[in-house]
Amino acid sequence: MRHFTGVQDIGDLQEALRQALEIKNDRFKYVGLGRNKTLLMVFFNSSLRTRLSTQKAAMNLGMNVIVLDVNQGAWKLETERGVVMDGDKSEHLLEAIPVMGCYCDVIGVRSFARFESRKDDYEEKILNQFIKYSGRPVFSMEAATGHPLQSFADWITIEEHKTVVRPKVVMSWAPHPKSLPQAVPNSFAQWMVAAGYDVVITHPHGYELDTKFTAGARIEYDQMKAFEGADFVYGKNWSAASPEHYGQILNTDRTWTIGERQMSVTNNAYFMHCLPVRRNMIVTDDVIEGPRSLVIPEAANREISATVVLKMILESL
Ligand code: AN0
Ligand code: CP
Repeated sequence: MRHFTGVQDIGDLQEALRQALEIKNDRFKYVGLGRNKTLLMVFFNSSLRTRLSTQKAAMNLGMNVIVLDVNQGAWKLETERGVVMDGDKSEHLLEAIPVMGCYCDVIGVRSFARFESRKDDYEEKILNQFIKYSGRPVFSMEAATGHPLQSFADWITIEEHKTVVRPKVVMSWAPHPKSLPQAVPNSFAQWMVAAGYDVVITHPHGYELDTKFTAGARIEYDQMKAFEGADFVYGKNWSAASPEHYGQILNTDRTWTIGERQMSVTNNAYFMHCLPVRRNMIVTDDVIEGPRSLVIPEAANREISATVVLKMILESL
């Protein structure tokens, strides 16, 4: 695997899972693989889990790590070609990317949807420029339309906790005060379908995700009906994905906040969320603190998914 931008890059899923469990059992098994190799992590947006878990993954593999927060201390970057750069941006991404490539062997990029242009976001304009101009293998640390390292970790977590071969996995929209990207729900839907689960997505009208990611999942607009018999509930907010309302908040209905009322009709479901989460908007204190909450094991598995992905990239160098 050279680049990692989605589930399609990881190859055979069962083999990826086997490697994940192998690494979980012995995190430093491949510590020689990254010797004298440097990972550069480039952040255009904030992060807690991705930053720490990916750095830890690189350390598991014996790599050196450089972290660049583009918005803190680097030159302000222009991203559009053809612009007369007479404003506040001092450097163009088209020079910055190949320069970054000079100092490392692998590049991780976090670049959220910017909500300026649906087309640019859905074409993954920033991530693809890194792939095209850095000369290095590139992996997504959440880009405009996907967060595959998260979904890989979520999938490992479900595999560790499921009690039936094909669990019912319900992803539910929940309210949030800010416009959030569709990256996490897109990847989660795509990955869960690829894993062969019974996947149901529930959200208010207007929050339909791009079918490119949700194909194979069922949509149920009635949240209570969707939750019936669920084995896993995945909470997440996202803003509208449609071209007409792209990036907008269409609904703030707090009856969608996931609490005991919804969880009581499930099959004693586990609760999952990628974090960071706003309590009592997305999920109640009681559910996130309850014995069926998997939010911390999911975060822990981010180290595992990142180690597998970096290992596969290092093996292709
Ligand atoms: C981001 C999102 O929803 O995409 C990152 C989640 C991992 N969340 C926020 O910006 C709060
Ligand atoms: N889940 C996740 O990616 O968290 P961070 O935004 O803190 O990295």
